[in-house]
Amino acid sequence: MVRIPSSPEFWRSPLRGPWFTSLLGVVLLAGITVLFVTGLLSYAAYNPDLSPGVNDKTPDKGLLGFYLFAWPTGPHWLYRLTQGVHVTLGITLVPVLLAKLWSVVPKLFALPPARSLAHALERLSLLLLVGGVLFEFVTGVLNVQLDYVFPGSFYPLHFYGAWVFFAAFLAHVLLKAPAAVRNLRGLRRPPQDDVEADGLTAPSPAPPTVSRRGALRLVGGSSAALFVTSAGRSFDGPLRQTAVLTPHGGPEPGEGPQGFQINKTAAYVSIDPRESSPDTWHLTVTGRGGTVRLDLAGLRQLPQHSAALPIACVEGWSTSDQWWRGVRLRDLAALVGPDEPVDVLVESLQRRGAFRRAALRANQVGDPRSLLALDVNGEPLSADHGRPARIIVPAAPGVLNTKWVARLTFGDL
Ligand SMILES: Nc1nc2c(c(=O)[nH]1)N[C@H]1C(S)=C(S)[C@@H](COP(=O)(O)O)O[C@H]1N2
Ligand SMILES: [Mo]
Repeated sequence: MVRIPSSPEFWRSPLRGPWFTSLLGVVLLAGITVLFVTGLLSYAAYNPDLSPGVNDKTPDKGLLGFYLFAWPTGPHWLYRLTQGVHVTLGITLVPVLLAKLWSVVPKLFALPPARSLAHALERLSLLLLVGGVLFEFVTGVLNVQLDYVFPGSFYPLHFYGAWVFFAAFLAHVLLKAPAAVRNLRGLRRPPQDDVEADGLTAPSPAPPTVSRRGALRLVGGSSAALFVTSAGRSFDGPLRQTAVLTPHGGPEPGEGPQGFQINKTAAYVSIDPRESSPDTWHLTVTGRGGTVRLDLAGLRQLPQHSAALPIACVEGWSTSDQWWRGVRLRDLAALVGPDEPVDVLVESLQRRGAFRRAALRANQVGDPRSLLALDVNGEPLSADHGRPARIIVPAAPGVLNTKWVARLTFGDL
């Protein structure tokens, strides 16, 4: 008997078979659909169609931006939820994905490479499917682990990769759904798979070392373990301590009113302490009606408002609601222009780096909870949380909450 990977006899695990593969496939169908939708939502949440070149990391997206819409400002935890689900679910699905790929690996080596044109096309789409899913999971996990090893930016890689993968995924689901439904009819009682040539069932299986149920428990248990060690990244306080697999980008959050996660520290992005000093700092606000310069004392004389809002990063971590206090963006807009809500370009003191400026849409500027915050949890902002002033907007990704703000330009972007 020839024992090379292209011969069916090479693959001897009695676990492989249509039922096992179909069950994992159905879990991935549901999970990956949620990943795709929450991923597209995350892209929309960046306001990529506002002020081209400011927020958008994929300016050549063309038709792929067909669905973009004005990201709402409520509920205020919206992005915390969608992105928390995206990242935590993605991590949780890793064992299911690996088991699924393991279950179909004999097909990768099957010969002849193509029996017909249709078969050739199917195998080509499988290449995009498997390549695409591995690419998306690897880039996603590396990014949330803060291992920025990619050539260029993560965003275009993960965005275009998602579309290539999803097209292949859709074709695969349409081709395989009828068989999967047939295979799963006897879901409660794993049936003996037909040993006919399904390409999965081992024709000469080795004795089992684990039951199918046991194998599924192993996969489910691994997923559960990843979930409970990841989900805490969406909270602060004691729950945060359970997220043992989550890297802490900046310094440890520490204790006290400002003890919530810091993404980039002032030192890391080279904020000049003299420029950000509350004594010398000033804000330039420009609108259709002219330009106003305000120092910190001037800002504190304007009406102060509070809002309880989280920071929710694209990398899947978020904080609980913090109490921010400062000046409403719409009040600042009114200082320099007509009253109707307009967009704003926010620029920080930071000289270099992708997140030194951000564009906010009129609906975000107009929300009474959108602040240029001076205080958080009863204290003036610490240097690393954006002293002396930062943006905080409900439901928006953390990246739009610009720290160390220097200039606001209101107008149609
Ligand atoms: N100027 C500036 N603002 C910034 C950033 C930055 O790198 N530079 N990072 C953004 C990102 S990606 C996030 S998630 C939040 C994090 O805010 P925090 O460090 O106070 O938690 O700040 C945002 N504001
Ligand atoms: Mo972020």
